Amino acid sequence: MAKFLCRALFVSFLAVSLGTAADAQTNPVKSIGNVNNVQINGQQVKLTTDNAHAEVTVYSPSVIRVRIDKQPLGRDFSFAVIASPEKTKANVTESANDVTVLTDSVKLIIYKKPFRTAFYTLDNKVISEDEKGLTTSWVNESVTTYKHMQPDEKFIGLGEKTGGLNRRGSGYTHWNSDTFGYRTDQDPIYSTIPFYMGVHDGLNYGIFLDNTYQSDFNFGASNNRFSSFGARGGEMNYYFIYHKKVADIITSYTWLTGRMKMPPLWSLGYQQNRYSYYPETEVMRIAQTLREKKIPADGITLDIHYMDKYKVFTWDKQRFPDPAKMNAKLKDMGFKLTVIVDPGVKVEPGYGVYERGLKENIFVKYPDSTNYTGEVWPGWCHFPDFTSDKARAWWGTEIKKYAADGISGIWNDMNEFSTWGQKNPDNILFNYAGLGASHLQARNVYGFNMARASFEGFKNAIGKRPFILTRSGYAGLQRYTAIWTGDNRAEDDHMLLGVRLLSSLGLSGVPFTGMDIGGFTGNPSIPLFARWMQIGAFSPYFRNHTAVNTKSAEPWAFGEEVLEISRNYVNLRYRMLPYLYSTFYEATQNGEPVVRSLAIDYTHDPKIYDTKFENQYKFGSSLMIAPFIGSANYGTVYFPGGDWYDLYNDELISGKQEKIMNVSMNKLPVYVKESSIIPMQSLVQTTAEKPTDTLTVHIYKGNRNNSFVYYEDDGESYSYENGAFYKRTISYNAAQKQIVFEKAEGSISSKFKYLKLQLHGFGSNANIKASGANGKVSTEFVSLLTPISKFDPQGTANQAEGHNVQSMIISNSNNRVVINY
Ligand code: NBV
Repeated sequence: MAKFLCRALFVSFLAVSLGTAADAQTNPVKSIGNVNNVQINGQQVKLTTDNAHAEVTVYSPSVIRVRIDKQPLGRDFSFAVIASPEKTKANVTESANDVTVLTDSVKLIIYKKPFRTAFYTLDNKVISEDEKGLTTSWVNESVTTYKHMQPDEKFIGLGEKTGGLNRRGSGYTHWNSDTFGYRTDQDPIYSTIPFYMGVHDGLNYGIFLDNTYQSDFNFGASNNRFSSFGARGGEMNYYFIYHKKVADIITSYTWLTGRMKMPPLWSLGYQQNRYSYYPETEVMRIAQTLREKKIPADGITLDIHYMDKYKVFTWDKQRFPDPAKMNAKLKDMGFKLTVIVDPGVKVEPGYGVYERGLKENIFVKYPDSTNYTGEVWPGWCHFPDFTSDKARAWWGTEIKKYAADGISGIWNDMNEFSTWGQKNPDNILFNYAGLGASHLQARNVYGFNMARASFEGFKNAIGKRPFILTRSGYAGLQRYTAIWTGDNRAEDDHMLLGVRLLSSLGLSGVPFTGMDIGGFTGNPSIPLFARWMQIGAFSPYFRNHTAVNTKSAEPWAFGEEVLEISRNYVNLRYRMLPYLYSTFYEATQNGEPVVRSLAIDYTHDPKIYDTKFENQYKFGSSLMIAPFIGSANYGTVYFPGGDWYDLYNDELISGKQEKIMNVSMNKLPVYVKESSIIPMQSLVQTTAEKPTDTLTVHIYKGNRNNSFVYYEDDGESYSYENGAFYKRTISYNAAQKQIVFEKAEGSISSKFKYLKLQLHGFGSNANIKASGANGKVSTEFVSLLTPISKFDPQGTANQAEGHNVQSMIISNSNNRVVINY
């Protein structure tokens, strides 16, 4: 008994003494404290608390910004956010205990004791609220906001992050890093997009932490209490976004951070690359072979060996004696050239780029005003400070050289920035839009600003849409550039991870994304390569790439079957271009991505988060891809609500079920959502070639209403911004049994004289009539793939897989046409 008492006394003594230690001045966690002053000014509230200053601003009925700092809030600046607060009806009221901010979409209560935010729906359901007792606090310079984690809450997005679709149970850091051959669970990798969405109880919201310091996100990693976000310096500065639909949250997020412009049409064609094609004869051989083997292609990309000893803005004259002439030849063959550019400028007296950089004084500096020197490809280098207007303008002048050489695309590599993947010193200084910042604050926006400099400079230089690709970026990068996921590995898991990375980037506002098809490091197996090419055909940026010391990885390097498989899918990609181009147009309008995670349309269906199905995605609004590994013989597909069609044989599959499918390496499982509208064109070998004058519009019978905006423009200039486009809404009305081609909009006419309607699932007895257009219905056999000769030794494959559809040709007038069925 005495022993027990002694022990109890000792334990309570320990608790008291630990408790004391945690509460007193020794507590290193400084919390925000109670609100002691409130100033309401229209749609903005300024508050002071015991330990901090805060500002809450209504940006729109659905977007509310929260800023908090230990010191009075500093100058408001962001590289990412381009929107300003919209004049919004916001009712802000104060009581003894709280301040309430009410818009037409959301209610925010700021509790005073202590400062704590809680966002509610208008009918008082909690959307997201600070975790009681933790709220916002600092540990030294690191600031973190803790949100209560709802029991079934899922987390999606956060940009280029490895791991699963549902990020619950994981923690992530943003610190842009060169991660050659990264692991499938490695974090961080190349880019920072501190935007995620939370999903629970039929609700969904977005949080964008706009802070460029190293930032940390915890979605219930090693804790069962909160999700949190924070940064190792600077302000707590986040935007809370609430809509009923995830797609609308992405639209609001891209209203804040901007949307992409129309890409050049050629950049949606197939791109062939390796590290590196040289000399010129090799480049021409590749171009020639693509044409001979009838693999449609639009782009060839040159990696670092085209340069003179890796010096940016130079050519190795032995390997490429006359780049302009080579580009003219490539252009005649329907190819565009993209070249790689690294940020490091070699320190070499007499080298023009270096000399001019010195003269303009645009390099990153140490505090003693000497230029920072780091080692990378060309040797010791200085690094342009892309966070300054002046350095970006200087880059724009240098880049003109590439325009003169006939180049069409700029590929920004190593811009995390990388000095052989080594740590860079903390004390190097950046202009940071005139505000001044150390490496700690500027690193995560370095790549973003390099891509921005390339976009602005090159757009100016070529006078049309440039294609810009980047490895590193920050939120808002979609305004300037496409992004690819860096140095992946030629492994099954990497192909599947790649799909999830593109889905996550799409959720985070970036539509133009790609991965190295075939894998960068290592050599893919035959089934892996075949499958990856198929998936590539259903990814926004479709580029085959491999590292310097790997085997050849062109589509013909893996034998005849793989060549045929690759050709089948590249062909399909080219036939799908009208659908894809229109999908990109949508992205320019509302920010919705091209790789469309199932979490966008089926947010509250728990099945889609199952690790068995998390790799499935939609490519545009109509096609669902199930990316199994190439060697699989069968796989389980989850079909979310609504009916689906097998793309290849029109088999109808009802939704809300898992189904075991036979799969094989020659066919990627692709399903079409009922009521879909998919415009396609005839096969071309390059986008420089004109398709035939008939646009084939595939329409799939279904029970839901749907619409699709068909879009065309010249594919290369910005004249579409002044109305030079052709656009037409096509809608499917299930209840009225009607398909309507609305009147065309825009000042140019379509490149297609005829519309061929191919009606799937309507049956041969369907009574289909078009008003305002003459068209006779006939039955037509449709086949999307050519049989693979070697797959079927019995020869039965000579019978093309396909199915009958009802088909009707009408002329493509600009008038409204109604089709009744
Ligand atoms: O420039 C060479 C490579 C490039 O092929 C690759 O795509 C980049 O991600 N680059 C990295 C430099 C380092 C490769 C080890």
